[in-house]
Amino acid sequence: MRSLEAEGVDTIFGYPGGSIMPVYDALFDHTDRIKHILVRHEQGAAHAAQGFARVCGKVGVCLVTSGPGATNTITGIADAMMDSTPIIVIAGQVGKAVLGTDAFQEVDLVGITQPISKWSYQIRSAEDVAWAVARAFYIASTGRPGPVVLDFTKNAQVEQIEDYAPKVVDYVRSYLPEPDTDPLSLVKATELINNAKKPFVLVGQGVELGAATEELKAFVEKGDMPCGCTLLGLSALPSNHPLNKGMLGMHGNLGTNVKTNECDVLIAVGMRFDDRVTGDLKTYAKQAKVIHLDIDPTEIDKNVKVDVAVLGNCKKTLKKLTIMMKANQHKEWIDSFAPYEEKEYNEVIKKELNPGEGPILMGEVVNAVSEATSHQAILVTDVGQNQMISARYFKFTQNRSIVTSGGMGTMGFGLPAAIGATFGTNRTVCLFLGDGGLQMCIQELGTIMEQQAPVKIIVLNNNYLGNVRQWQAMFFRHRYSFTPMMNPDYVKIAQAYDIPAKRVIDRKDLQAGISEMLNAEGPYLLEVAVIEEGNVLPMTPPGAPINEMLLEC
Ligand SMILES: Cc1ncc(C[n+]2csc(CCOP(=O)(O)OP(=O)(O)O)c2C)c(N)n1
Repeated sequence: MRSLEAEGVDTIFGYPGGSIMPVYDALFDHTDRIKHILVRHEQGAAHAAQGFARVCGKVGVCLVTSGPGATNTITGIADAMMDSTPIIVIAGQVGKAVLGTDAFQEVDLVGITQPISKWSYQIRSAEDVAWAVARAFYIASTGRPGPVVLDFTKNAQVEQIEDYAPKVVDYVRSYLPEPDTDPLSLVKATELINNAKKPFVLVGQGVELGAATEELKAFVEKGDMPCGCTLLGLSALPSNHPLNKGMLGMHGNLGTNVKTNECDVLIAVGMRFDDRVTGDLKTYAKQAKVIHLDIDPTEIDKNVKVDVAVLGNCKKTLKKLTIMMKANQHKEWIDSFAPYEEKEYNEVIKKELNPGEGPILMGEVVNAVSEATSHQAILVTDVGQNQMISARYFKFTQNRSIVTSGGMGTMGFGLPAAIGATFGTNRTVCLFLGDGGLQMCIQELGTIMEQQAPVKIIVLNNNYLGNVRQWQAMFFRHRYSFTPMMNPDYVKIAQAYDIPAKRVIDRKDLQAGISEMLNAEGPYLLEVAVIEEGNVLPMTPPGAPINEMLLEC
């Protein structure tokens, strides 16, 4: 507890059990300084820690018991690894003397988590605790952030040592959190940027993680360079910035994807060329010189071969490039996005936002909520159509405003992540999720009830596993194999948890429902019956060239 306090921990998400009881017993005396949020399932603890870390930039901490408690966090650890989220999972472990004997609730957590964490370590003696905790925080939070696992044997929890004092770790042998920036790479990048006629900037979450949103703005404004954002990078540049041309990738904007394959210099900042962003790699930006700014050298040339790699923290490298490069103007190139924006607006967006008659569409709900919050809220999503539609129609004015499971695409992420987010910010937290994803961590309604965590839950209920159904419609001849789903009464469920709730079926009641939800002081569940077979468009079919987007299906 003293080591955690020394690291500035004020919030822990956890669930007790036999092998972690000594730690829980110690926590009992520290609750004036450390708030413990009792979740209802350990997967919820990991995702809540992720939500917390994403919105406030601090390390999220989970505390769980050994065996099933520990394995229940695995999805969250893998998710945090994929999305570079700094969390620490402290799990109990059986005593050193019985390790390897299949003792009750023993599991090889270090073995399981090594490939999905930045560091996974078994603490076997009390002597190790101060050092291991300090090292865990250092590794989780520095460089490219990520999850760390501490597997804490029971003997180490109860052994007594004299003169205990928290430690500071600011160096780990053979771990270089921030690689040096080669000055020549900056010169080469500057030359390419200065001579570019059609530069295009890809903005990733690295910009947010590096606290480089101001530096990014200065960089793109000086070079007058249009940008596309990845899903996790969406709030790194205000949505209404004139150079922000929207989202990249499978359900991104038409212009950003078409122009990726037309630009002459592609400048990727803190992003990792995920296949949902690139589509078919054989046809991806082949005409362009590629500059990649990243803190993680293993990302360079991983998916896309680059011409210039600028290693380092993008807060520093963007600043340097901005000083070195000349001010420029690319009006004609920027204007060339307009026909694609118009086409997408006329053929997709207009129809989604102004359907007139008929069932409620997902996009109009997202748009209405975003507008009702003056685009100031934090968006948390689950996975599926709800995620893609809210990424498309929610608008951002501040950074660190989107919390979603990007790399793993973990259904069940949304509800606990939104709970965690409410502990990391005072801003309004709006959660969009589907009827499938809500049920994957529905037990966390209990956490919301107990904590009165002010999550605004918007269930886009289409009675289907919508995203999979859309793929079945588009690529499997409408054979809806196990995607229709019978639903319970969510309003009654919310009420059982003492969470105010309402169901909206008719468009005319939507605005009033949203106002009631946002005006409620604490949590609220708004279920919206949306069109059952609605599709998220545009869409690049999986594996297709990214610029070949379908506007209808
Ligand atoms: C844990 C997990 N299981 C399965 C999937 C595959 N999957 C992706 S989206 C989706 C459907 C989601 O349905 P729902 O939650 O109702 O949201 P909708 O797409 O309708 O918005 C499924 C099953 C997943 N991403 N995660």
